[in-house]
Amino acid sequence: MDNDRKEKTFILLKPDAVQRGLTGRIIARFEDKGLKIIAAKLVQVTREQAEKHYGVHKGKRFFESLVEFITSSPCLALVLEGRNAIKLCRRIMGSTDPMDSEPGTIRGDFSLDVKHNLIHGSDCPDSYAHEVQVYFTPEEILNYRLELEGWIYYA
Ligand code: DAT
Ligand code: MG
Repeated sequence: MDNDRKEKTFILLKPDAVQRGLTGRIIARFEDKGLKIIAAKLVQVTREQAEKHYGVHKGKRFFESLVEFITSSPCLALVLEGRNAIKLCRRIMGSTDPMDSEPGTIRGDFSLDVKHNLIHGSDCPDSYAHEVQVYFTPEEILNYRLELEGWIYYA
């Protein structure tokens, strides 16, 4: 069943999240929900990485400004794992334009501009597969069990 799938998602806390000192509060929301951090790295994103990551948006009006923004200052790259993690993280993040994001979501609570929307999260398993290899080597993604897992999942 879709809801029971244990999956991984790629999350990037953008330069505004790092500069504004929001990384801890954002990560806490995912941890509070029961997601597990399996990789984490502070990165100065290169133009090459940014263009690869956001390749699907190449040619769009905002592409250049997005690449410029994401490379302007360090980002915090994460891989999170948990039940239905891709869809779940997108819900916790809120919709792309913070003016439409629900209060209670990360973007809804902490941002108000579509460019400065704090966070990226994979939108499907294929996007995850593409994005994760832009930022992490396979050895940097760890496989371990949280002692509390049995209290979060029935499995
Ligand atoms: P999301 O980040 O929710 O997956 P997306 O993939 O459609 O959204 O766009 C990637 C990023 O590009 C988004 O987080 C912010 C920027 N962006 C999207 N639409 C934009 C717009 N209309 N104007 C400026 N920036 C935009
Ligand atoms: Mg996207």
